[in-house]
Parts: sequence; structure tokens; C-alpha cells
Amino acid sequence: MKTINIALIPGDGIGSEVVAEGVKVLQAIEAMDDSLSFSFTEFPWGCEYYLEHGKMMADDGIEKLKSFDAIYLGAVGYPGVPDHISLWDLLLRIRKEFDQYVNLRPVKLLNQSLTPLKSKTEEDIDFLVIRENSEGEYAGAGDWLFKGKPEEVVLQTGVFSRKGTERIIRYAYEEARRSKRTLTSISKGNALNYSMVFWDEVFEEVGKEYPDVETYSYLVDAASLYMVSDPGRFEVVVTSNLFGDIITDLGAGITGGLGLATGANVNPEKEFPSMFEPVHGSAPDIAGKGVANPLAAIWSVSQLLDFFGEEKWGAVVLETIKSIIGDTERLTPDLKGKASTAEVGDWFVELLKK
Ligand code: GGG
Repeated sequence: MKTINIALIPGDGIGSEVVAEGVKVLQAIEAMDDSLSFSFTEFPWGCEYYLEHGKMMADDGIEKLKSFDAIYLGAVGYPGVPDHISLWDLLLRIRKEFDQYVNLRPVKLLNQSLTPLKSKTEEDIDFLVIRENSEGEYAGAGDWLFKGKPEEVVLQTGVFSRKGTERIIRYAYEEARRSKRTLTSISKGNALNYSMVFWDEVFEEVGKEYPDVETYSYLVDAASLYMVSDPGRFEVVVTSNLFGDIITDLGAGITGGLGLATGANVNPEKEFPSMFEPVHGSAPDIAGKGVANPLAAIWSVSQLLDFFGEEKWGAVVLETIKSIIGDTERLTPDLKGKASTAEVGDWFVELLKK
């Protein structure tokens, strides 16, 4: 029997509502598969915890999480706590402490009716963004000088180490080779004359080891245009932390919205737990109403299953998402349905059993 020990951090706003549905799906799989089980331990960390304790997670939080195979996170951020504090002290902290340097964000059109790009099909929009997840523009390096004075200056430094840049680019080449797909690097070497020139050089250098992989290199502005006008150009994409964050929201926009975007924060060496999360935030405007779309969080469950070698179940979960999307009755209001979050989860489990 294989047991996957999962730390649950539902977090803020709709986080707890959508994570509950993902757990429902994992429990249903456990009931159908004698060789697989999941254990769940929930941690109450997030903005409410911050307002009570002055910190987003317990002092020994990282130590506690170390003993788990995986972390399943809902959302972070809520009015009353500055966004940069909630993000840095929980989500970004976990990514850094556990060296989850790969962020896998599939951009996949699950149903033709969902895209605002009416001429595009499911074949046209199907690519994987591999986002550098440990440094770059999100390194947290900078300074705030002469605060409040006329000479005030703020610095936010992008940090691109050779180790960090090479390993993400190598990971992307390996993935392109494994999946026999093209690899596109997205950067901005014409304007960011240190970091992105370096990025482009490393992309070329590492590429010499992968002569079998067909490559493209786009500036991020041009890539954003192509993602809307001609998304079929992209298969595997590698990019920096900030660009990856932005273009995957664009990806969500062309595939049906943030209710259908997932991300896996992976430490490929499995030295530390990896973390699985919907891309969306805590959505305070709909929190507590029971209408949040749980499908992104359920897709995260599919990524978790893939990561632990349960690709068969990962594929079943993804196919079930596709089949539920075909039925508007069974969707939440963001996808033009009338169902509640929990109803979607219940129907999902019924479909899964078929
Ligand atoms: N689902 C996790 C969450 O709340 N994400 C919000 C966010 O702003 N994420 C930024 C990032 O992925 O770097």
C-alpha cells in the first residue's frame, strides 16, 4: 500500500472551500484503489492566523511541513493584511524553503466553448509553462531608501544565478525531449540588459546538449501577443518567475478563466515536499458564498497524482474535469452554471466512479 502524506493549508477566502472538494476527490480515489491511500493533516495558517498571532504560519511551520510528502494549498491573501506580507510569509516562503524551483502550469483548453478566442480549438491551446520559481524577479532583493523624502528611491533587484537559471532551463529541455515537443524560451533580452541577456545565453548553451529539441525564443511582449493570436505556436515554454506568473494568467484568460488554472510547485529531486495549488487567489468577493469553482483545485490533485507516479489516476481526474465541463448544469456561476462548490465536488465524485 502506498500512502501519500499530505499537509493541507486551505489558507484564505475561497481556499478552504475549494480544497475541501479536492480532498473529496482524493478520498474517492482511495476508496476505489486498494493500493493507494492518503493521509491529511490540516494547518490553520493564513491571514486569520496572522491577525491573531502576527505571523502567517507557526514558528516551527517549515519544520512541521518537512515531514510531509506534499502540501496542498488553497489560497492566500485577505483584506486587512497587506498582500506582500501574506504572499511572502506563506506561499513564497514555502516555495523557497523547500527549493520548489519548478512551477508547472499547464495551459490547456478543456472545452472549446470556454475560450474567448472563438476560432481556436483544443488542439490550438495546449502547452505547458515551466516557470522559474525560486529567484529571478521574486528573489526579494532590494531596498527602500529615503522613505517619504523627495529623494525616495525603491530598488527591486532580479536575481538570476547560474545554478538557478541552468537548472530550470535544463528541466525544460528534458521535458521537451521527454514529451517530443518544441521548447520556447520567453525573456526580454533587449531591455533587461543583464538578467535576460544572461538567460538567453544559458538557454543557448544548455541547448547544445539537446540537438534533438526544436527551440524558439521570444520577447515576452511578442509572446503575449502570440499567446492570443496564435497560441498553437507554444508547446513547452520556459520563462522567469515574474513573466511566468503573468503569462499563465494570460493562459487562464484564453482557456476559460482562473477557475481552471493549476500550478505545481515542484522540488524535482524530492528532497523536500512539493506543493500543489490552484493559481487563483482567495477571491474575497465570493468567499463564504459556496460558489467558488473547485475545478482548478481538483486539477491540482491531478498534478499531485502525476507527481507521485499515479499518472493513471491523474489522467482520470483530468478526463473527469473535461466531462463535467460539458454539462453547464454541473458548473459554478463563473462557467455559466448554477451549481455550488460542494455540488460540483459531489457530481465530480459520482462521475469518477463511473
Ligand atoms: N492559490 C495560491 C494563491 O493564493 N496565489 C495567489 C498569488 O498571488 N500567487 C502568486 C504566485 O503564484 O507567484
